Amino acid sequence: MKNSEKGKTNAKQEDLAKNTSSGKDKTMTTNQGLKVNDTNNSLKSGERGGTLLEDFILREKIFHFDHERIPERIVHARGSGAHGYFELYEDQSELTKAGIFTDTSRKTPVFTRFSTVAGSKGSADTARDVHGFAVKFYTEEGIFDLVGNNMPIFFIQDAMKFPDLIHAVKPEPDREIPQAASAHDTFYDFVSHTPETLHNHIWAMSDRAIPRSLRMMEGFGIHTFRLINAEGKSHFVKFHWKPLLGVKSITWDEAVKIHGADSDFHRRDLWDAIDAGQYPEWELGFQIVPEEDEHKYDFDLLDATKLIPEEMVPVQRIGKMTLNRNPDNFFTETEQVAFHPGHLVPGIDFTNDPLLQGRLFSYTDTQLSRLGSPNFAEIPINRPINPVHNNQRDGHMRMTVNKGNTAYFPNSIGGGCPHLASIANGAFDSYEERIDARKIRDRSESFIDFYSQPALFYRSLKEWEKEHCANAYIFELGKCNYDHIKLRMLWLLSQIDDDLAGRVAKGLGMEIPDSIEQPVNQAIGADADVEKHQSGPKKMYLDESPALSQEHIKTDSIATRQIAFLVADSFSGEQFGTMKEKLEAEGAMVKIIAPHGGTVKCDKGKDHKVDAAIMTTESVLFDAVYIPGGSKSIAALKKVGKISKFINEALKHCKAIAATKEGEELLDATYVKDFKDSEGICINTDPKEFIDAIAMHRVWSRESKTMAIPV
Ligand code: HDE
Repeated sequence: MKNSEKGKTNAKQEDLAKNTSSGKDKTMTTNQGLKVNDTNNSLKSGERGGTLLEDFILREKIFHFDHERIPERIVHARGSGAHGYFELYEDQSELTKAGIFTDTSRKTPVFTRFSTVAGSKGSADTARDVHGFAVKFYTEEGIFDLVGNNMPIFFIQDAMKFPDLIHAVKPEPDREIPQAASAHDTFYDFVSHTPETLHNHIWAMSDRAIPRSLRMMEGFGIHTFRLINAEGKSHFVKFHWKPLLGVKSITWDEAVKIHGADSDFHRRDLWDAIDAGQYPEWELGFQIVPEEDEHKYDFDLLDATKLIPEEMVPVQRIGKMTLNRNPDNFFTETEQVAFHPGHLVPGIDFTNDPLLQGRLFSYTDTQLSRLGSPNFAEIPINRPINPVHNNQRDGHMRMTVNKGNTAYFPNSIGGGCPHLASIANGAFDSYEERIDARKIRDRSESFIDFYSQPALFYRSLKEWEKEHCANAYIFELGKCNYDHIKLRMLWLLSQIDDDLAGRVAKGLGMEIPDSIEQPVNQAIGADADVEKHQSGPKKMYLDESPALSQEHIKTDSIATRQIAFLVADSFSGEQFGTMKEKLEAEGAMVKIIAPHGGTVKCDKGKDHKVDAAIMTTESVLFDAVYIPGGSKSIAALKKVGKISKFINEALKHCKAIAATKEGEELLDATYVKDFKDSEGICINTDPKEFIDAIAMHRVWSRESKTMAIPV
């Protein structure tokens, strides 16, 4: 059975058999290997008698069930993962000695987990949030984890503030509200007192926070790392992941509706694409800064709230990651995978970024609470592919059966084993950075610039992106109850960009304050005014950075796009078939939506399986709509109210809509009637026009007019 067919019929008996934990043709046993003949009834004293304590089979089953859960991740609890591999394009040995970046013959296995940050494990996928993008490389020299996000900067500059940030964004602790949402008082109380957050915050207000698919997100290592070559020379590096499907988002209205229609939208999308053999791919990019250029920029490379604009230092694409296998078991793989920015291989090293330095403590510490044992590296998903030898022993759930009587070094009884490796032989050695400093609890003056980069980001957005961004602020601040918090935010926004602040003030129905009493810098522990900590005006190192706009990262591909075909009995089989063939040839996924489930008959008398009855699906789950002809089919569709809603929503969300001459009649019964000449509405045209419109992802030129459509 082809993967793609399996995706559609995953309830089939053979799949069910394959998926049971015991497997096909296996006898059920207890955990002690005892064969079991009844797993439905407990042992009782007579048919209606009490259950006996003696029933060790019942006790074992319930005992295991009682302990099935482990603590969810404190942050990034909601996530989805997949297996794949990484291949290098060209030897990078001038920059690094890391085998994955020098040996082009390798196919390095990876496991990648995408996540949201704020919500609990069961929260909806389309919450507005930063998204985690964590990749575990199983290299021949050991594990390398690149634990990043889908935004190139972070909210804070020093690890010391992380618990405050997370406590502020998580549900308010008295009533545990709201789930997976930053739109509440405590978050904005924190943000408005902590201007270093403003850069990551404006990214979170942009469409980057509501991706169309996990497969259509960029990824960033955020911190500046070092690459070290065989001669010991260091270069600074920022890591980037560039999705080959482009960077695409949904609108906020879609995000809200998808919440209800399919709260597993992203998880399902990733799984289905891989299951159908449409493997997501990302190119890995390096932004390289030579050691001698460390102080060349108007921002500090060690400040994780700053990015290096790609126009200043281009991203060199050096290899490609392909995700081609879904996990066999969510818990043992996606839930138990343990990432750590401190999992490094020779040729890569840290910098003194104070956020990165703090993370190096946190990730091992958190595994102890979550996975319960210092032996978490022995769980299959966390094991390196190369052998592990050391003198660590015992502990909860130890898997390795160590032999011999020496567990210390140096020893002679064990032949001196395991012996130490030399640097020449692949041992890790830290970059010998010269340190000559005072011990201080403070922050570098070079970090004190809170507005230049959020301003650059806003200036670089297209008009539709600016509009979405301002609306996101209006939504989020509109959910806050305290006026003084909204005013502080408005004042801070006015320091970023007058246009942005003006739009948000209008939406909130408030005036931007001229000044605000100490709006900042409890952040850096000083009770000082803004001027002191935003030294001088905003820096203008670039007018615009086109790479910051999603529009910049385009693709013509319509692969994996979900296209709804609206049909009822007697639809035109020929028109249906022609369009389906053309779309599928481009890798799109055609789904039949009909007034009822089961099958629909085309005018050639052939039965077609319905993918979803209109009552069980929603327009927001699709990227485009096609209506083939067939007068009876059109007449039947016109009678179903939800069909009009489906089409109207597709129009409102700027999606491509195509219809045949007969299909036009159905469009005339919807708001499309007034938009027939608009971009992306393809009536009785060549399929190529429809394909081009789908490739635009969304026809934003329509948005200002269709936004008001009342659906
Ligand atoms: Fe994390 N972070 N983080 N983080 N982070 C965790 O580790 C932490 C930060 C990121 O899919 C936790 O295993 C601190 C930046 C991802 O399993 C925890 C600080 C970036 C994931 C933790 C940061 C990230 C985590 C929770 C400030 C982007 C999910 C569970 C110093 C570069 C990985 C776990 C996965 C997870 C701590 C900041 C990304 C609590 C203290 C910056 C993608 O250890």
